[in-house]
Amino acid sequence: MKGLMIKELIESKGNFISGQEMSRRYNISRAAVWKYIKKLKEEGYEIKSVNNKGYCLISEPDRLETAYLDFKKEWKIGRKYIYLEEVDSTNEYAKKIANNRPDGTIVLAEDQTKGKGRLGRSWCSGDKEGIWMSFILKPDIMTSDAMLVTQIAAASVVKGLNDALDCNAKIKWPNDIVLGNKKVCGILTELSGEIESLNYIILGIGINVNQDMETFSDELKKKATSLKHYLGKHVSRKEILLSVIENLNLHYNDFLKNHSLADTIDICRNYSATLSKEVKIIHNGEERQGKAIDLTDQGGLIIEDQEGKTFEIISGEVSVRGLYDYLD
Ligand code: BTX
Repeated sequence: MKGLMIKELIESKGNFISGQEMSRRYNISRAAVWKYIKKLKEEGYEIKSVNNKGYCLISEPDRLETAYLDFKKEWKIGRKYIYLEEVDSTNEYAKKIANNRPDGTIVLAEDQTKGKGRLGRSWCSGDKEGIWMSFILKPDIMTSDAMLVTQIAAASVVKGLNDALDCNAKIKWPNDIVLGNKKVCGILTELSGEIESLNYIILGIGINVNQDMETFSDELKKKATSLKHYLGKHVSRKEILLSVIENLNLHYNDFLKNHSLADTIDICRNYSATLSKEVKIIHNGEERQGKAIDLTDQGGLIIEDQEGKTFEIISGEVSVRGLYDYLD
């Protein structure tokens, strides 16, 4: 009920809707309408009430509850939108419900109490400071190709941020988005399936939007940044969310329909913070060094070692020497 009311108020923003009409439409008493309006005001919606005219929405709080109202009809990703005030981790939540939800379901939380990074690391994700979301994806692909989704996500976030804010965001291969030399976004791709058949992918994306640097621990201050800190102004989370999801729809559909990663990999190349840099790779406990020279058509990183021999890595920890060697 509250959701329907918010939708109606947003759609007629600046105009009055009569309480009587609402009570008739929703089949509830006038007192119940007033109670819902009171609740919305407590949540930060600025609503003007005038006798005989009704209720008029003046401004919305910085919440992502109703962001789906601006999703485009043709978007496959976002056709189901689950909004939570607080959760341990959106990836964990998405995993629990994935079997019964369609491809393209989004789980978004304002606050995560146990946000996860890769390899058991944690992801700092405070209340309404960023965008913390997971996508349930069920593409008809081999399980071995599931990690390609990380490259689709990296391309979509970097393009989404640069389209919306022109902020020179770059990709530190394979799963971080950086501004300057600090991390502004992390991507965590998890999957469930057998070798032959993929059950589902949970694609987790965390974007730091409006944190002040004091929010981060001393340790994190050296590695992390937010869009607000980097640009020196408050940033609309909704605008970023829409821009990233628009790009994700574009590149995910291209992948599903045309089995093509060409545009995705072009974006990954063009916005790479890793290519043409000296890198150190830790893979299966082994450390190797070289220069990152290109990406393969499947998103693998091609390295040239000191002897001029090239080799490819498809996963692992990569640190870019001098620039991001302190980032994990
Ligand atoms: P990662 O393992 O590459 O990065 C984790 C590391 O990044 C941490 O060890 C820490 O040093 C640093 N870090 C932690 N929090 C932040 C932050 N807010 N900004 C910048 N650096 C940070 C990256 O893992 C994948 C992160 C995915 C997060 C999303 S949020 C929605 C979804 N749900 C969930 O639990 N995880 C994903």
